[in-house]
Amino acid sequence: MTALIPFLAILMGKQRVLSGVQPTGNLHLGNYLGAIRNWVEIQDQYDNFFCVVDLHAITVPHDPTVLAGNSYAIAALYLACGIDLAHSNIFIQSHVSAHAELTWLLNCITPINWLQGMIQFKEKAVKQGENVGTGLLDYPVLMAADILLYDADKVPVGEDQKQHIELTRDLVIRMNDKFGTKKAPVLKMPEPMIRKDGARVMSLTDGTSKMSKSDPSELSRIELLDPPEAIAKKIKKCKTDPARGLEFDNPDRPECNNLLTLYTLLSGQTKETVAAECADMGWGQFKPLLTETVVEALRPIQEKYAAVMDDRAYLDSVLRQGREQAEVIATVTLDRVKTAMGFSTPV
Ligand code: AQP
Repeated sequence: MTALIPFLAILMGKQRVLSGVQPTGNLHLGNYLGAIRNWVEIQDQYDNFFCVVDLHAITVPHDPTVLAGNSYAIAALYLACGIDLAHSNIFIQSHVSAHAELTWLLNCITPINWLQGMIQFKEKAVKQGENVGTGLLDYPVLMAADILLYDADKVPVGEDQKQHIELTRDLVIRMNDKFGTKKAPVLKMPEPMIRKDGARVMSLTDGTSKMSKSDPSELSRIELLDPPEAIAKKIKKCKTDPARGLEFDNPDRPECNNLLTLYTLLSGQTKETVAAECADMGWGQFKPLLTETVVEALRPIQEKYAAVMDDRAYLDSVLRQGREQAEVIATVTLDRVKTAMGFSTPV
Protein backbone atom coordinates (compact mmCIF):
# COMPACT_ATOMS: atom_id res chain seq x y z
CA MET A 1 0.00 0.00 0.00
CA THR A 2 2.69 2.51 0.99
CA ALA A 3 4.39 1.87 -2.38
CA LEU A 4 1.36 3.46 -4.03
CA ILE A 5 1.35 6.65 -1.93
CA PRO A 6 3.13 9.01 -4.40
CA PHE A 7 0.91 7.89 -7.27
CA LEU A 8 -2.28 8.18 -5.23
CA ALA A 9 -1.11 11.60 -4.02
CA ILE A 10 -0.63 12.79 -7.62
CA LEU A 11 -4.08 11.49 -8.54
CA MET A 12 -5.54 13.39 -5.57
CA GLY A 13 -3.70 16.57 -6.64
CA LYS A 14 -1.71 16.79 -3.41
CA GLN A 15 1.28 19.11 -3.23
CA ARG A 16 4.60 17.68 -2.13
CA VAL A 17 6.50 18.45 1.08
CA LEU A 18 10.21 17.84 1.73
CA SER A 19 12.09 18.41 4.96
CA GLY A 20 14.83 16.88 7.08
CA VAL A 21 16.98 17.01 10.19
CA GLN A 22 20.72 16.41 10.52
CA PRO A 23 21.87 13.43 12.60
CA THR A 24 24.30 15.65 14.52
CA GLY A 25 23.07 14.66 17.97
CA ASN A 26 19.86 14.09 19.84
CA LEU A 27 16.89 16.12 18.68
CA HIS A 28 15.79 18.88 20.99
CA LEU A 29 12.62 20.87 21.59
CA GLY A 30 13.65 23.39 18.89
CA ASN A 31 13.81 20.68 16.22
CA TYR A 32 10.50 19.29 17.45
CA LEU A 33 8.51 22.53 17.78
CA GLY A 34 10.17 24.30 14.85
CA ALA A 35 9.99 21.41 12.41
CA ILE A 36 8.81 17.87 13.19
CA ARG A 37 5.61 18.74 15.08
CA ASN A 38 4.57 20.80 12.08
CA TRP A 39 5.31 17.94 9.69
CA VAL A 40 3.03 15.72 11.75
CA GLU A 41 0.22 18.25 11.81
CA ILE A 42 0.12 18.84 8.06
CA GLN A 43 1.10 15.42 6.76
CA ASP A 44 -2.36 14.23 5.77
CA GLN A 45 -2.78 17.20 3.40
CA TYR A 46 0.43 16.57 1.44
CA ASP A 47 2.60 13.94 -0.23
CA ASN A 48 5.56 13.97 2.17
CA PHE A 49 9.25 13.07 2.02
CA PHE A 50 11.13 13.37 5.31
CA CYS A 51 14.82 12.57 5.18
CA VAL A 52 17.60 12.21 7.69
CA VAL A 53 20.19 14.54 6.15
CA ASP A 54 23.37 12.67 7.00
CA LEU A 55 25.39 14.26 4.15
CA HIS A 56 24.80 17.59 5.88
CA ALA A 57 26.02 16.15 9.18
CA ILE A 58 29.58 15.74 7.84
CA THR A 59 29.92 19.45 6.99
CA VAL A 60 31.22 19.85 10.56
CA PRO A 61 33.80 17.50 12.12
CA HIS A 62 32.05 14.18 12.84
CA ASP A 63 32.67 10.81 14.46
CA PRO A 64 32.31 7.98 11.88
CA THR A 65 31.61 5.42 14.62
CA VAL A 66 28.34 7.11 15.57
CA LEU A 67 27.05 8.58 12.28
CA ALA A 68 25.02 5.57 11.11
CA GLY A 69 23.55 4.96 14.59
CA ASN A 70 22.53 8.61 14.87
CA SER A 71 20.77 8.41 11.50
CA TYR A 72 18.73 5.40 12.60
CA ALA A 73 17.88 7.13 15.88
CA ILE A 74 16.58 10.22 14.06
CA ALA A 75 14.49 8.07 11.71
CA ALA A 76 13.04 6.27 14.76
CA LEU A 77 12.28 9.64 16.35
CA TYR A 78 10.38 10.73 13.24
CA LEU A 79 8.12 7.71 13.73
CA ALA A 80 7.93 8.29 17.48
CA CYS A 81 6.86 11.92 16.98
CA GLY A 82 3.96 10.78 14.79
CA ILE A 83 5.15 10.64 11.18
CA ASP A 84 2.62 8.31 9.60
CA LEU A 85 3.65 6.05 6.73
CA ALA A 86 0.15 6.28 5.28
CA HIS A 87 1.04 9.86 4.28
CA SER A 88 4.81 10.12 4.45
CA ASN A 89 8.07 8.52 3.32
CA ILE A 90 11.09 8.41 5.61
CA PHE A 91 14.57 7.83 4.16
CA ILE A 92 18.25 8.52 4.71
CA GLN A 93 19.71 11.16 2.37
CA SER A 94 22.97 9.33 1.58
CA HIS A 95 21.00 6.26 0.46
CA VAL A 96 19.83 8.23 -2.59
CA SER A 97 22.94 9.18 -4.57
CA ALA A 98 21.05 11.74 -6.68
CA HIS A 99 21.39 14.25 -3.79
CA ALA A 100 25.16 14.42 -4.23
CA GLU A 101 24.94 14.42 -8.02
CA LEU A 102 22.42 17.27 -8.26
CA THR A 103 24.51 19.23 -5.75
CA TRP A 104 27.43 19.14 -8.19
CA LEU A 105 25.28 20.35 -11.08
CA LEU A 106 23.87 23.18 -8.94
CA ASN A 107 27.35 24.07 -7.65
CA CYS A 108 28.39 24.88 -11.17
CA ILE A 109 25.73 27.61 -11.49
CA THR A 110 26.08 28.99 -7.93
CA PRO A 111 28.08 32.21 -7.51
CA ILE A 112 30.44 31.68 -4.60
CA ASN A 113 29.55 35.01 -2.99
CA TRP A 114 25.94 33.81 -2.55
CA LEU A 115 27.31 31.14 -0.20
CA GLN A 116 29.85 33.31 1.58
CA GLY A 117 27.03 35.61 2.73
CA MET A 118 24.94 32.90 4.42
CA ILE A 119 24.41 33.58 8.14
CA GLN A 120 24.69 29.92 9.20
CA PHE A 121 27.97 29.54 7.29
CA LYS A 122 29.43 32.62 8.95
CA GLU A 123 28.33 31.46 12.43
CA LYS A 124 29.59 27.89 12.04
CA ALA A 125 32.78 28.88 10.15
CA VAL A 126 33.88 30.99 13.12
CA LYS A 127 33.69 27.86 15.31
CA GLN A 128 35.88 25.87 12.87
CA GLY A 129 38.60 28.52 12.59
CA GLU A 130 41.15 27.98 9.82
CA ASN A 131 40.03 24.42 9.14
CA VAL A 132 36.63 25.38 7.79
CA GLY A 133 35.67 22.83 5.13
CA THR A 134 34.30 23.41 1.64
CA GLY A 135 31.31 21.26 2.62
CA LEU A 136 30.19 23.84 5.17
CA LEU A 137 30.23 26.57 2.52
CA ASP A 138 28.33 24.28 0.15
CA TYR A 139 25.70 23.21 2.73
CA PRO A 140 22.93 25.41 1.21
CA VAL A 141 23.48 23.98 -2.27
CA LEU A 142 23.12 20.44 -0.92
CA MET A 143 19.94 21.59 0.83
CA ALA A 144 18.68 23.07 -2.45
CA ALA A 145 19.34 19.72 -4.15
CA ASP A 146 17.37 17.91 -1.40
CA ILE A 147 14.35 20.12 -2.00
CA LEU A 148 14.50 20.40 -5.78
CA LEU A 149 15.00 16.70 -6.48
CA TYR A 150 11.48 16.03 -5.21
CA ASP A 151 9.80 18.97 -7.00
CA ALA A 152 8.74 20.01 -3.49
CA ASP A 153 6.01 22.64 -3.24
CA LYS A 154 6.47 23.34 0.46
CA VAL A 155 9.41 23.12 2.86
CA PRO A 156 8.39 23.23 6.55
CA VAL A 157 11.37 24.47 8.59
CA GLY A 158 12.30 26.67 11.52
CA GLU A 159 13.14 30.35 11.04
CA ASP A 160 16.91 29.66 10.90
CA GLN A 161 16.56 27.90 7.53
CA LYS A 162 14.68 30.71 5.78
CA GLN A 163 17.78 32.17 4.13
CA HIS A 164 18.73 28.76 2.71
CA ILE A 165 15.32 28.41 1.12
CA GLU A 166 15.65 31.86 -0.40
CA LEU A 167 18.92 30.69 -1.96
CA THR A 168 17.17 27.57 -3.26
CA ARG A 169 14.57 29.79 -4.93
CA ASP A 170 17.32 31.93 -6.49
CA LEU A 171 18.90 28.77 -7.88
CA VAL A 172 15.60 27.72 -9.45
CA ILE A 173 15.39 31.07 -11.23
CA ARG A 174 19.00 30.80 -12.40
CA MET A 175 18.68 27.21 -13.64
CA ASN A 176 15.40 27.89 -15.43
CA ASP A 177 16.77 31.07 -17.03
CA LYS A 178 19.92 29.37 -18.24
CA PHE A 179 18.65 25.96 -19.28
CA GLY A 180 14.85 25.98 -19.34
CA THR A 181 12.06 27.73 -21.15
CA LYS A 182 8.93 29.43 -19.80
CA LYS A 183 6.88 26.49 -21.03
CA ALA A 184 9.32 23.85 -19.80
CA PRO A 185 11.07 25.00 -16.61
CA VAL A 186 13.77 22.62 -15.41
CA LEU A 187 13.12 23.00 -11.66
CA LYS A 188 10.01 23.65 -9.62
CA MET A 189 9.84 26.69 -7.33
CA PRO A 190 9.42 25.67 -3.65
CA GLU A 191 8.04 27.79 -0.83
CA PRO A 192 9.10 27.87 2.81
CA MET A 193 6.48 26.97 5.40
CA ILE A 194 7.47 28.65 8.66
CA ARG A 195 4.99 28.67 11.52
CA LYS A 196 5.01 31.66 13.82
CA ASP A 197 4.83 29.70 17.08
CA GLY A 198 7.91 27.65 17.82
CA ALA A 199 9.79 28.86 14.73
CA ARG A 200 12.69 29.89 16.93
CA VAL A 201 13.04 28.10 20.26
CA MET A 202 15.79 29.73 22.29
CA SER A 203 18.55 28.30 24.46
CA LEU A 204 17.75 27.66 28.14
CA THR A 205 21.00 29.36 29.14
CA ASP A 206 20.69 32.39 26.85
CA GLY A 207 17.31 33.60 25.65
CA THR A 208 18.93 35.50 22.76
CA SER A 209 20.53 32.53 20.98
CA LYS A 210 18.69 29.58 19.44
CA MET A 211 18.50 26.16 21.02
CA SER A 212 20.96 24.02 19.08
CA LYS A 213 22.36 20.47 19.06
CA SER A 214 25.88 21.80 18.68
CA ASP A 215 25.79 24.13 21.72
CA PRO A 216 28.60 22.80 23.94
CA SER A 217 26.39 23.14 27.04
CA GLU A 218 23.85 20.33 27.47
CA LEU A 219 22.03 22.59 29.91
CA SER A 220 21.11 24.85 26.98
CA ARG A 221 18.64 22.39 25.43
CA ILE A 222 16.00 19.84 26.37
CA GLU A 223 16.44 16.75 24.24
CA LEU A 224 13.46 14.65 23.21
CA LEU A 225 14.99 11.60 24.89
CA ASP A 226 15.95 13.32 28.15
CA PRO A 227 14.68 11.39 31.21
CA PRO A 228 12.45 13.32 33.67
CA GLU A 229 15.34 13.96 36.10
CA ALA A 230 17.43 15.61 33.36
CA ILE A 231 14.48 17.76 32.29
CA ALA A 232 13.88 18.83 35.89
CA LYS A 233 17.56 19.66 36.36
CA LYS A 234 17.80 21.71 33.14
CA ILE A 235 14.67 23.71 33.92
CA LYS A 236 15.80 24.26 37.52
CA LYS A 237 19.12 25.66 36.29
CA CYS A 238 17.83 27.60 33.28
CA LYS A 239 18.44 31.32 33.04
CA THR A 240 15.67 33.57 34.38
CA ASP A 241 15.42 37.15 35.60
CA PRO A 242 14.57 38.88 38.89
CA ALA A 243 11.34 40.55 37.69
CA ARG A 244 8.12 39.51 39.45
CA GLY A 245 5.27 38.09 37.33
CA LEU A 246 5.68 36.38 33.95
CA GLU A 247 4.92 37.95 30.57
CA PHE A 248 5.28 37.35 26.83
CA ASP A 249 6.97 39.62 24.30
CA ASN A 250 8.95 41.88 26.62
CA PRO A 251 12.23 42.41 24.70
CA ASP A 252 14.06 42.91 27.99
CA ARG A 253 12.95 39.44 29.15
CA PRO A 254 13.87 36.99 26.34
CA GLU A 255 14.16 34.00 28.69
CA CYS A 256 10.72 34.66 30.13
CA ASN A 257 9.18 34.81 26.67
CA ASN A 258 10.94 31.59 25.61
CA LEU A 259 9.89 29.57 28.68
CA LEU A 260 6.28 30.76 28.49
CA THR A 261 6.24 29.88 24.78
CA LEU A 262 7.49 26.37 25.53
CA TYR A 263 4.78 25.98 28.16
CA THR A 264 2.10 27.27 25.76
CA LEU A 265 3.09 24.98 22.89
CA LEU A 266 3.58 21.85 24.95
CA SER A 267 0.46 22.29 27.11
CA GLY A 268 -1.68 22.97 24.03
CA GLN A 269 -3.19 26.10 25.60
CA THR A 270 -3.58 29.49 23.94
CA LYS A 271 -1.15 32.32 24.54
CA GLU A 272 -3.93 34.36 26.16
CA THR A 273 -4.77 31.60 28.65
CA VAL A 274 -1.13 31.15 29.60
CA ALA A 275 -0.57 34.91 29.90
CA ALA A 276 -3.48 35.12 32.35
CA GLU A 277 -2.47 31.95 34.26
CA CYS A 278 1.16 33.04 34.72
CA ALA A 279 0.80 36.83 35.09
CA ASP A 280 1.28 36.73 38.87
CA MET A 281 3.56 33.70 39.13
CA GLY A 282 7.14 33.65 40.31
CA TRP A 283 9.78 31.31 38.88
CA GLY A 284 9.49 29.01 41.92
CA GLN A 285 5.90 28.26 40.99
CA PHE A 286 6.34 28.23 37.20
CA LYS A 287 9.38 25.97 36.88
CA PRO A 288 7.75 22.83 38.38
CA LEU A 289 4.70 23.46 36.18
CA LEU A 290 6.88 23.69 33.07
CA THR A 291 8.84 20.59 34.10
CA GLU A 292 5.67 18.54 34.51
CA THR A 293 4.35 19.76 31.15
CA VAL A 294 7.56 18.93 29.28
CA VAL A 295 7.86 15.49 30.90
CA GLU A 296 4.25 14.60 30.03
CA ALA A 297 4.57 15.90 26.45
CA LEU A 298 7.71 13.84 25.83
CA ARG A 299 6.57 10.64 27.58
CA PRO A 300 4.59 9.17 24.62
CA ILE A 301 7.38 10.07 22.19
CA GLN A 302 9.96 8.33 24.37
CA GLU A 303 7.80 5.21 24.75
CA LYS A 304 7.20 4.91 21.00
CA TYR A 305 10.89 5.55 20.30
CA ALA A 306 11.91 2.66 22.57
CA ALA A 307 9.46 0.35 20.79
CA VAL A 308 10.72 1.32 17.31
CA MET A 309 14.38 0.93 18.31
CA ASP A 310 13.56 -2.54 19.64
CA ASP A 311 12.41 -3.65 16.21
CA ARG A 312 15.32 -3.05 13.87
CA ALA A 313 13.80 -5.17 11.08
CA TYR A 314 10.77 -2.85 11.02
CA LEU A 315 12.92 0.30 10.92
CA ASP A 316 15.03 -1.20 8.11
CA SER A 317 11.88 -1.94 6.12
CA VAL A 318 10.60 1.63 6.61
CA LEU A 319 13.89 3.07 5.37
CA ARG A 320 14.12 0.64 2.45
CA GLN A 321 10.65 1.52 1.28
CA GLY A 322 11.32 5.24 1.78
CA ARG A 323 14.51 5.03 -0.27
CA GLU A 324 12.74 3.20 -3.10
CA GLN A 325 10.01 5.85 -3.28
CA ALA A 326 12.52 8.68 -3.08
CA GLU A 327 14.72 7.20 -5.80
CA VAL A 328 11.88 6.96 -8.29
CA ILE A 329 11.19 10.70 -8.07
CA ALA A 330 14.78 11.86 -7.63
CA THR A 331 15.97 9.97 -10.72
CA VAL A 332 13.36 11.61 -12.94
CA THR A 333 14.38 15.11 -11.78
CA LEU A 334 18.10 14.42 -12.07
CA ASP A 335 17.65 13.12 -15.63
CA ARG A 336 15.62 16.22 -16.50
CA VAL A 337 18.35 18.54 -15.20
CA LYS A 338 21.12 16.61 -16.97
CA THR A 339 19.26 16.64 -20.25
CA ALA A 340 18.57 20.38 -19.93
CA MET A 341 22.24 21.03 -19.19
CA GLY A 342 23.27 19.10 -22.28
CA PHE A 343 24.73 15.88 -20.92
CA SER A 344 24.76 12.82 -23.18
CA THR A 345 22.54 9.89 -22.23
CA PRO A 346 24.25 6.55 -21.61
CA VAL A 347 23.38 3.93 -24.26
N1 AQP B 1 16.01 26.38 18.04
C1 AQP B 1 15.20 26.06 17.04
N2 AQP B 1 13.95 26.54 16.98
C2 AQP B 1 13.10 26.21 15.98
N3 AQP B 1 13.45 25.36 14.97
C3 AQP B 1 14.70 24.86 14.99
N4 AQP B 1 15.35 24.01 14.16
C4 AQP B 1 16.60 23.79 14.63
N5 AQP B 1 16.79 24.49 15.76
C5 AQP B 1 15.63 25.17 16.01
C6 AQP B 1 14.75 23.41 12.97
O1 AQP B 1 14.97 22.01 13.04
C7 AQP B 1 15.12 21.51 11.72
C8 AQP B 1 16.32 20.61 11.64
O2 AQP B 1 17.49 21.33 11.91
P1 AQP B 1 18.90 20.66 11.60
O3 AQP B 1 19.25 19.66 12.59
O4 AQP B 1 18.92 20.18 10.22
O5 AQP B 1 19.90 21.85 11.62
P2 AQP B 1 19.97 23.12 12.50
O6 AQP B 1 18.90 24.07 12.11
O7 AQP B 1 21.36 23.61 12.35
O8 AQP B 1 19.65 22.56 13.95
P3 AQP B 1 20.60 22.58 15.20
O9 AQP B 1 19.93 21.94 16.33
O10 AQP B 1 21.08 23.98 15.41
O11 AQP B 1 21.76 21.63 14.75
P4 AQP B 1 23.30 21.88 14.72
O12 AQP B 1 23.65 22.42 16.07
O13 AQP B 1 23.88 20.53 14.43
O14 AQP B 1 23.54 22.86 13.62
C9 AQP B 1 15.19 22.70 10.78
O15 AQP B 1 13.95 22.88 10.14
C10 AQP B 1 15.47 23.85 11.70
O16 AQP B 1 14.94 25.05 11.21
